[in-house]
Amino acid sequence: MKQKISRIRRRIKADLDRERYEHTLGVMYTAAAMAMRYDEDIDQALMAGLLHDCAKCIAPDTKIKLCDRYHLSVSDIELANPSLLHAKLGAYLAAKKFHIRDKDVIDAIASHTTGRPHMTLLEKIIYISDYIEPGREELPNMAAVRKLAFSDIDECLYRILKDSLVYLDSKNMPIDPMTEKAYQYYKEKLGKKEE
Ligand code: DGI
Ligand code: FE
Ligand code: FE
Repeated sequence: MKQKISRIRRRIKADLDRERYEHTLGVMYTAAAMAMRYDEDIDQALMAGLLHDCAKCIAPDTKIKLCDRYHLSVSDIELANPSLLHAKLGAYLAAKKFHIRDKDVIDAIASHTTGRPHMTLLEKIIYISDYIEPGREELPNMAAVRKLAFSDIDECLYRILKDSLVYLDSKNMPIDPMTEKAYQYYKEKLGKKEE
């Protein structure tokens, strides 16, 4: 497994720009630390972290073309914001280009941008690591969110979903229905009141 990770790491470095590669390493090791905390498989966390943004540096038009070619559905919101497609395209490439057979890893890549209801432990770890990795720009409430990641994983997930919706709203960006669904699901699950 360690050899496989090193091999894929070299290929990912070639596919991503420097900044994105540094972010990827940050997510990979943050995910490994969270796996230690929550008794998740460390190699799965490393692999999903390493591959989560593998489609990020593909040009927007090419992302749409590749989704068409591989018969991956593209919604109107995704068509208007092709960056959203890097999650499902990344999951596809992880399987087809990097030969990942582990469905847990593929699912974690697919859900890392919007989240979803009923996330698995590995999906939560990748979603959260993507947000809190040490190289990530300082986002609102970052110190509290980083602590929560290691004390209460569902509360942390909820906080990130909530802050992301506030951020998207402030930038007048359309909300992907899955982001909204994920937020509503964890809000209800945690018994949060209307605000
Ligand atoms: O790929 P990363 O930058 O590491 O992080 P990411 O996969 O979470 O992608 C972040 C981008 O995705 C950020 O620019 C906001 C965007 N995003 C996340 N949820 C939504 C969204 N964009 C829209 N339009 N709607 C969403 O619900
Ligand atoms: Fe991403
Ligand atoms: Fe990322």
